[in-house]
Amino acid sequence: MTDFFNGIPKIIYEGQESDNDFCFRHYNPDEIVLGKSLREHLKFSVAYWHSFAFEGGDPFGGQTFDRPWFGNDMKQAKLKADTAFEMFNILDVPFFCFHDADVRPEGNNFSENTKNLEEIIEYFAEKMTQSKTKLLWGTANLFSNRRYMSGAATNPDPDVFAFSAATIKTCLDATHKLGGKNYVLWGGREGYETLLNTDMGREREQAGRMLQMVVDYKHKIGFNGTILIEPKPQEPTKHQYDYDVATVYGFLKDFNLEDEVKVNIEQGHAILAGHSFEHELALARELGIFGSIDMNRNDYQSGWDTDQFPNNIPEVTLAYYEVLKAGGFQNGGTNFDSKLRRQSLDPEDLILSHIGAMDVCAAGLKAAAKMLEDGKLETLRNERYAGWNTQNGKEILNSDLDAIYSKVLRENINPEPISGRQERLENLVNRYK
Ligand code: XLS
Ligand code: NI
Ligand code: NI
Repeated sequence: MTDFFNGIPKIIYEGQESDNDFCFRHYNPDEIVLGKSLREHLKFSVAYWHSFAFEGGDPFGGQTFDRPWFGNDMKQAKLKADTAFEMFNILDVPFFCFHDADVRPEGNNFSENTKNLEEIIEYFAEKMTQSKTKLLWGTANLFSNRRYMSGAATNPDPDVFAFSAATIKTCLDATHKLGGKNYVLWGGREGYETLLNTDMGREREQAGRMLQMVVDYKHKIGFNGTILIEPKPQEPTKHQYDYDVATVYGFLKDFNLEDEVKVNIEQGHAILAGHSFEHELALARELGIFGSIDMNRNDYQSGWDTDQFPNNIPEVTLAYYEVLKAGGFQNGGTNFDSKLRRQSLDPEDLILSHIGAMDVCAAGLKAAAKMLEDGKLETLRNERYAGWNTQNGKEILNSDLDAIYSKVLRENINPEPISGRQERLENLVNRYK
C-alpha cells in the first residue's frame, strides 16, 4: 500500500440526498437499466496518461503536480502502477487504458524500450490477478518522442515507419497478454504542417499499409479484441489524416478494412472537427464501425483539446442515447480521456474528478434510457419519414429519372413543406432527467 491517497475509502453509491463529497449520487453500479447493470452499460475506464503521467504543464509552463513517481526509472514506474491500481480500487472502475510511454521508463533505443515494457507489463499482469480492473485498451505513443516529429507510419523516413511498426507489435503483444478488449491507434502526428514538404498520396498509402500490418498481426497472435482508430482533425499536426468518422470510413473502405477496424470516438475531437459528439456516434453506428468512446469535454471558448472531465448531463445524455441505439458497447467502453486542471494539485482531486464524471455519465445514461424506453422521440422522428414506408415511397426509390419525371407530371406532384418541429423535440428531450 502506498500512502498517496491518504486513507480515502472505496467510493460507494449514497444517492442524491447525501452530503458526502466522496460518494456517487447517480452511479449505482448494480442498478439495472434496460436489463443491464450500470456497470455493464457504462464500462468506465481510467486513462493512465492523464491521471498518472501528466505533470500539469501547459504551453507556458511546466510541471505543477508533485508526484512521488515522477522520474524515469523502473522503481518509479512500479510505484506509479501501485498508486494507479489503488485508485482503480477506490473508484471501483472496471477498466483502464494506457500507452507504452505512460507505464514504462523511456529507454535509449528500441530494445531498451521493449525490455522496460515487458518488465512493467509483467508487473501489471501480477497486479491484475489481485484486481477487478481490466484493460479496456492499450496503445503505442507514436507522437511524443522527437523521432516521430514528422509522423510515425506517415514519416518520410522508412526507418521511422519500421521503428513504429516494431513498437506497435510490442504494444499489441502487451495488450494481448493483459487481456485487453481493444487496441487503439490515434495518429497524432499522422498528418502534415505544410504541403510544401508533404507527399500526401504517399503518406496515405503508408498509413493504409501500416493498418493492414496491424490487422494481420492481430490475427496472427489470435488477439480477439477490436482494432480502433481514434479520429481527430488537428492538434498536434495542422491537417490530420483521421479527421473524423466519415474520413476514417473512407480510408477503411479504400484499404478494405471496414470489417476489421472500428472507431474510438472522443467528445473533444468531435467538437474540434466542427461536429457534435452525437453526430459522430450516430454516423459510426450507421456505418457499422462504432467501437468505443473517449469521454471528456472541451472548453467551448478556447477551441482547443482541453480534455476536461465531463460535467454536462444534457450533453452526455444525447451521446449515450446514440450509444444505446447502437445496442450499447460490445468491446468498447467509456474511457475518461480527461485530465485535471493544472491548479488541481491534490491527490483527492484525482478521485473527485472521476466521481463527478462517473456520476454525470450515469445520470446521462439513465435519462437516455428513459427517452428510448418511452419512445416519444423515435415515434416523432419516424413519423417524419413515414412516406418512405408507403408503396409510393418505395416505388420512387426504385425508379429512374425518366419514370419519375413522367410520374411527377402525371400525378401533378406538388409537395407542401411540413414542420421539422425542432423546438417541440428540444422541449421533449429536456423532460428526461
Ligand atoms: C489525444 C488523444 C489520445 C488518445 C490515445 O488527443 O485523445 O489521448 O486517446 O493516444
Ligand atoms: Ni484527445
Ligand atoms: Ni483520446
